[in-house]
Amino acid sequence: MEYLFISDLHLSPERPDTTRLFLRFLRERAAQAASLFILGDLFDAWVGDDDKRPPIPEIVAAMKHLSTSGCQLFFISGNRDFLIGDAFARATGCSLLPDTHVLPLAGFRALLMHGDLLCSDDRDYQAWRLRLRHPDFIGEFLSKTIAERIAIAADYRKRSGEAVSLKAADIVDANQATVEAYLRDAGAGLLIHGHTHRPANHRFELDGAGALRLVLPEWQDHAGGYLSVRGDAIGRYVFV
Ligand SMILES: [Mn+2]
Repeated sequence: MEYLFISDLHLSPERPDTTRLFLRFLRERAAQAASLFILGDLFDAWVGDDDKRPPIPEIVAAMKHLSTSGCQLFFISGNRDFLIGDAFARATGCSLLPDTHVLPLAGFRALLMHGDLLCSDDRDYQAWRLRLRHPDFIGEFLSKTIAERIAIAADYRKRSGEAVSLKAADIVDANQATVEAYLRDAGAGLLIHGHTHRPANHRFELDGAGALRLVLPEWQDHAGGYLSVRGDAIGRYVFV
């Protein structure tokens, strides 16, 4: 049983090479795995499941093909695609997971997150996050036309910094005390997340036991970094 983990692909019409790489990753790599966990920011922006602009339909079809071919697909949304909903889940055959998800992995209780909640030093971002995810805001936003939503999203991006920004330098790193609090809450010793674009393996001690935080990389046009877990073996790889 092999589990794969990816995040931060930021797929968009402006990054056709990354989209092509992801479509090939699904066919050639994920198809060999039991499960693929996408830990957020698969898309650079998501204004609603009814948005059918290219390259979205091709990506949705490729995910559906994978999920119906025996690889289970799981999705935790990121700060840029948090509006992904049930229609997307049905169309792709993926299971939408909440902001935190715990599963047994590599001999650990493992906690999966996108990672933005760990960046608690960025108060402005966390305030934006709360505002954007308020059900009233989401309901009103989704009631608008797609063109209106695109315009609003562009305006928010300008005003909100990393609430929806992509520049790695703008993203504050994870706060260690917050990391430890989430691990304690989950009773977990392993954390896998993305978002910060600071790929690394962090080993530390948590309440007298060894803990591990694995940060996923942002995908580049011709290099898709992913994590593979098979039994107790954890490996980092790059799909090219
Ligand atoms: Mn993110």
